[in-house]
Amino acid sequence: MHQQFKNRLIQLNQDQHALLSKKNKKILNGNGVFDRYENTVLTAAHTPINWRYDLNETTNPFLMERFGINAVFNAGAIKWKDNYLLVARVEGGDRKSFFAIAESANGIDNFIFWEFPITMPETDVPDTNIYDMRLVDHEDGWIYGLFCTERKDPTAAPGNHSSAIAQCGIARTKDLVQWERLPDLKTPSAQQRNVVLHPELVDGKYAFYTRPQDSFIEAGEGGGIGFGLATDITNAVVEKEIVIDPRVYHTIAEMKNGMGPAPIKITDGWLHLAHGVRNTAAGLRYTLYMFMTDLNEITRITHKPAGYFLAPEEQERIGDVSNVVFSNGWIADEDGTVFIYYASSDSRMHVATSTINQLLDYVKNTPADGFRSAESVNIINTISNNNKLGLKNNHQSSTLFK
Ligand code: M1P
Repeated sequence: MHQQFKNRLIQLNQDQHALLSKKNKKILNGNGVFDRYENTVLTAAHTPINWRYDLNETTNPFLMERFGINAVFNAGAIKWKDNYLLVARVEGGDRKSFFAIAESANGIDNFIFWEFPITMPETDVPDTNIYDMRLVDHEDGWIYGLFCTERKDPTAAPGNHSSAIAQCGIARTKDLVQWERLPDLKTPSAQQRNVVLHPELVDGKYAFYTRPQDSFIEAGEGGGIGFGLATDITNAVVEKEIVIDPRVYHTIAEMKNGMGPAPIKITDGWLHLAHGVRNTAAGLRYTLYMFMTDLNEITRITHKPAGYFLAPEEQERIGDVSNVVFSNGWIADEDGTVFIYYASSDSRMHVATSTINQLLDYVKNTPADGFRSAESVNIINTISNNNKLGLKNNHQSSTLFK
């Protein structure tokens, strides 16, 4: 081995080892709802060197990268054999995405990719691009991965190379290594993205959160987060979709919205994390929001705080698609800790932690949207007046603000 090749190989390995063994630290003094962390949890640089480089000096004397990775983002998440697994959307330099699993013992750092990416079987119509998997540990005993599969629109005019059909791909597994691909979900909507499987059967049927709005977006009307039932998961057909969380004028989800990960069941209901999109002069802005639905009547929203739960901050604002946060994975531990995995600007993965109690308090006690500026002022006045009263009656108040 030539010295130059050897040195470069040593350097590559050392740099990656330093990155993969870096400890993550909670950023103190957050907003009381969740805590961010100093470091990203997954980036393109976390992908194995032996995926990207031919390490044979004879065939790759300059030790060049042979398969560049552009970004690692929008990861599904699941707790598996006591470890925290992210099924990441890995996007190559060729723009195609695929899925790969990274594992960590504590959920906040040292995520290491499994040896190979997931080999996802295809249907009769090959996928051009697959992305954004939602993992669901379903009560039927399977782990399902629902994801977006995109193919070129066969009706696109000649020369139109950007028109695509997006549908929901469905695969299931028992071990996260071997996947069985099922037929794509059929719904009344021409396009589907952000489809999520509810972890329990509803009236003996498979329940899907859908997005029956892609065909409406250009028309600027209708749509939102939808819901529908299918009898058979091996040939899933949703005959009827209803909108359970519509997009609304002058909110963070004015333009579009989509479900995030599968909901978390708690005694009070189902906790949901979703993304809302609004337009700005600088382009679309994606933020995360939360709501809770009734435990039994699962399409009924019982609590929905106004505005966003988490929005892009600092370096999160910049990336391939700037001003975006997106989450399709969270893990609730038995002790009540919740790991919220989110991507920033379609480029890399972060973690934030909270607890079921904090999230429940957040959804129940954060005021709902008043839909008008005057209502926002009313809310502030109520909080301030209550504080004034509370402080008057509180002996410690005089020392608090000194
Ligand atoms: O670029 C932001 C996001 O755009 C799409 O999400 P949605 O369909 O909700 O607009 C997806 O391509 C998603 O992967 C991406 O992060």
